[in-house]
Amino acid sequence: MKTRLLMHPHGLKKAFWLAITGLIFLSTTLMFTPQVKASETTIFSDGFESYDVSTFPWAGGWILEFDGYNPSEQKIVNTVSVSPTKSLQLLGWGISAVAIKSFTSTSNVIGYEAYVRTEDYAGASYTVAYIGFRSKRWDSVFSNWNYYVTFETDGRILYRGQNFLDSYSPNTWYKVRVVVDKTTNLCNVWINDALKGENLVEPSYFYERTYLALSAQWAHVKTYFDNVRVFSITNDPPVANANGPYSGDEGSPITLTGTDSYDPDGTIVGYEWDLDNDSIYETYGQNVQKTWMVNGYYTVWLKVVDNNGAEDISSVDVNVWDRAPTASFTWTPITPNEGTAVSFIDTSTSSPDTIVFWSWSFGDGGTSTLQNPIYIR
Ligand SMILES: [Ca+2]
Ligand SMILES: [Ca+2]
Ligand SMILES: [Ca+2]
Ligand SMILES: [Ca+2]
Repeated sequence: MKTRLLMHPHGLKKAFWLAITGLIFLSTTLMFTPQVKASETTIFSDGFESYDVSTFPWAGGWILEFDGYNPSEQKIVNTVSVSPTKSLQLLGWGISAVAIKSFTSTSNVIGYEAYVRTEDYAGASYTVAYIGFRSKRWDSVFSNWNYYVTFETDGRILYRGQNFLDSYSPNTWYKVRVVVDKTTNLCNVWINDALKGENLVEPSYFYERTYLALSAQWAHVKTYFDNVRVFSITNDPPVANANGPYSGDEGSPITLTGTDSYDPDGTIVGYEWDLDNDSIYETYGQNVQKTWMVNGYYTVWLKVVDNNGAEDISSVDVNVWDRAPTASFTWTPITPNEGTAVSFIDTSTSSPDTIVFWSWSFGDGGTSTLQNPIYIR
């Protein structure tokens, strides 16, 4: 990993480029490949197996924030479950039932997973179930649901009550997974491990205090939650390797290979080269070619981007050799008589340089520095 920011003299151009880089970084962050989990760390998980049936799971750090129908209905049950015997039942009626649990994480990428199941919602007239992050408790000024998924009475699963994700049936478990990028306030949502929402916007997230919240709204419908988990995702940055050092003739293409670059926990999705050392990565491709017309030492840069948008850069020197001219000449007349002027004609070649100096030696001590001398002997 290298840094180059101090090297570039054209501040204005760099500022412009940094702005462009910001845009590119945003767009690569948006690409945020969901299938690759990078390194996932569980912050807390709860299968509700450790609690007594008919109790609220206070012992696990859950808080019953709203009582719903009756506190006694917000409880561990063993009638339905994903893992192995128990789940958490919530029942809203008149007011919603809300269970919350706090967590902290400094990761930029966090997520939650839970299995959600509703009773038959026939006749209900409101959102049945909520699950999502909450930035504050309801009793706080900034209380707010964020990155939440709802199960509606009409059989739709929605993000933020707006984006359609999937349809659902009552009395069936659905696995909800939401992964949030805190740097962009965007999230991806999976239902039963199928990606259903990508780069969905959360406009109003507050990070200073965070809860996972489970809720049965006041739809008179029992809702069950099981195998609840909050996790963070850390992404190891890629390692750029521009290989080399390289050398070759001026005027001939030199191939640069980025193939030894790697990402320890994912894949590299972008290779960008700055072949003229101006901080602008103008050439794309794992392996690229460039022809230098003037011999000398050059520095080139490779930037790689991984599947989670992280970057690394690497520089390498290119030694471009001068290509020597090839000397040749003809003369006329071909078989001159003694005392006759002979014209020597330079037929030397040089590429890409031009020939700037000639030195003739005629074998009898005579010399010339003309390109096409005439000599008499
Ligand atoms: Ca369970
Ligand atoms: Ca990575
Ligand atoms: Ca450049
Ligand atoms: Ca040269």
